[in-house]
Amino acid sequence: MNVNVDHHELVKWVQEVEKLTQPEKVVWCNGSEEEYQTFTQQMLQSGDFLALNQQTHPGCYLHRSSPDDVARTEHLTFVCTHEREDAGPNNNWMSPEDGHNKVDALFAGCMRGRTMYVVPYCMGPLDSPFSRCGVEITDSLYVVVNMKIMTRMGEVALKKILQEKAFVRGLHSTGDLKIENRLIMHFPEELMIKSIGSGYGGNALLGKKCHALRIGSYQARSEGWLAEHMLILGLESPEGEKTYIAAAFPSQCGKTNLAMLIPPESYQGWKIWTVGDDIAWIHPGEDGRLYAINPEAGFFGVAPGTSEKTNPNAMAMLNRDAIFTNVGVTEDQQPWWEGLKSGDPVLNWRGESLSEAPGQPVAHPNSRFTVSAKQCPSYTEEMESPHGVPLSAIIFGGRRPSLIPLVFEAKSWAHGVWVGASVGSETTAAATGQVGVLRRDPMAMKPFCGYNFADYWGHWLEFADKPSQLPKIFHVNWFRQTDAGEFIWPGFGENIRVLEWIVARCRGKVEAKSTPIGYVPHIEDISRVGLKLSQASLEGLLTVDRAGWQKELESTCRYMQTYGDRLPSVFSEIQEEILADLKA
Ligand code: SAT
Ligand code: MN
Repeated sequence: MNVNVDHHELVKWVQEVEKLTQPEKVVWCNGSEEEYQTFTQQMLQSGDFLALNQQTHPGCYLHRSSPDDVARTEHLTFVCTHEREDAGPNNNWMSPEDGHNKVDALFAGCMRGRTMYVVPYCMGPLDSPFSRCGVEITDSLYVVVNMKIMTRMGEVALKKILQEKAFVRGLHSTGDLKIENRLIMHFPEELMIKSIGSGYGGNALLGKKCHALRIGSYQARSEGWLAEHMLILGLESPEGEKTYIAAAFPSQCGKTNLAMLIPPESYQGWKIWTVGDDIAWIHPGEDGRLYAINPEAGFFGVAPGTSEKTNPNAMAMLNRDAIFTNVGVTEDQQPWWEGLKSGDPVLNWRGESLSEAPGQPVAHPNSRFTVSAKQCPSYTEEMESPHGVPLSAIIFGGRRPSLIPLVFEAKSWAHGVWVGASVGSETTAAATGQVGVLRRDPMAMKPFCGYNFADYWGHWLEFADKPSQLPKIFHVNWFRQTDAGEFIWPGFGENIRVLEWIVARCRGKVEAKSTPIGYVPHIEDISRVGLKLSQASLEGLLTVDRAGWQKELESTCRYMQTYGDRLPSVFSEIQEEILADLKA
């Protein structure tokens, strides 16, 4: 590379890592298109990539991961701070000393015979004061090509790093891919990540969850901003009025679909612009509003369930220059996953013929696509805005089959923070472990907050101390079910009906019903035009079940009490108030 990096601490670190891991050679990645093509060819030769049908899907490749390396492994993910309490009950903890020793033992000599790639990257637009850079050292070309799509990678990032002299260090190796030799370690006090034994998603693409959320949230706290697991969208009304919303849902609860929503016929003239589908970095602006940037440059989305019906925008961006991980293939080598209406799959995600593996899913439930954000039809130039977009609303949500209404609005910022902190959701295949059990997932950050949740809630609360025009906070639930287990709310494009109400609330255009848990829409304010949903069903979705909520509150309180003394005291005031109202 042409940039002079002599004597820079980056070079020193690369040399240290080289000494520890003993690669056969070291390659500094420049991030060029040419380099991407070269790496792709190498992966085709090594079998890491399989070419998909280049007529129907030019530039698309399939990667099959090791069969027990298909999701984030949260029990092997650690936050290593000097004080255990700083990591909090929400994280697995190790002391930095133990953490380094344990993981360095696995890194010793792990790249023998392999190539070590040095990947400088920038999270956020290159000219944004809110962007942060990192360097990932990895022995996986799969990681390199994914980082090329997901971040601003290569020479441009290196230039910024040399100017700013600051970067997050991320060391990654696939190791032997054995789960017993897998560790995903974070050292927030040193702005460092060390991950070994996995080549998958959030475990391995270190810019994403490890940097942009775990290390990012830690940095954000000391610097006065927020790093959140949120999509960012712009909703444009037929009159051309744009409103920006950020929304947090746990993995696999439809963030990508909501961020790319196409309005139904009865909402002609409305438009959704996608600023981000997974992560938001949020900064207070001089005008007292909160501004969000998307630190990523691409989408690492869940394939199964993505279809013309659920997400036509995603379908339109997936027929060229995309990487597919752990999906099935049809006879003519097109990618295939559950939910697609057409195509006959012949091989499943492990490459087995379907007759050999009857009754098993064709695509892995956590199979993914990686694609540049610029390929999305709802892409907006605002994704490149250095100052971000001003947020009018923040939405929290989870997967809740019962009780939680379709939508409600928090009564204040502090109440909204409490609502975010009390989010619960059924677990999904995005992480290993049991699927479909309720767990508390505050702000959808349970697996991603790099420090003690109680301190994190305290940090959120501090935003109300400054003169500000903070966004309103809402909670939504698209996942209510009938006793027979069918979803009541149609979801997907129809979710715009709820967004419309949220925007109307933010603009002071509509009244709401005050209930103990927050403001709920009057039934006539959620449009049912063109919707097959009875008045009674909608009423059911907007009802506050007082007895049910008392139980919910007890469970929330029990969870929050596990944070002990550090819990913000305003939380107990809020809980008491809600409880008194529920009993009144
Ligand atoms: O595998 S990732 O953590 O990057 C995706 C997700 O779970 O949201
Ligand atoms: Mn996510």
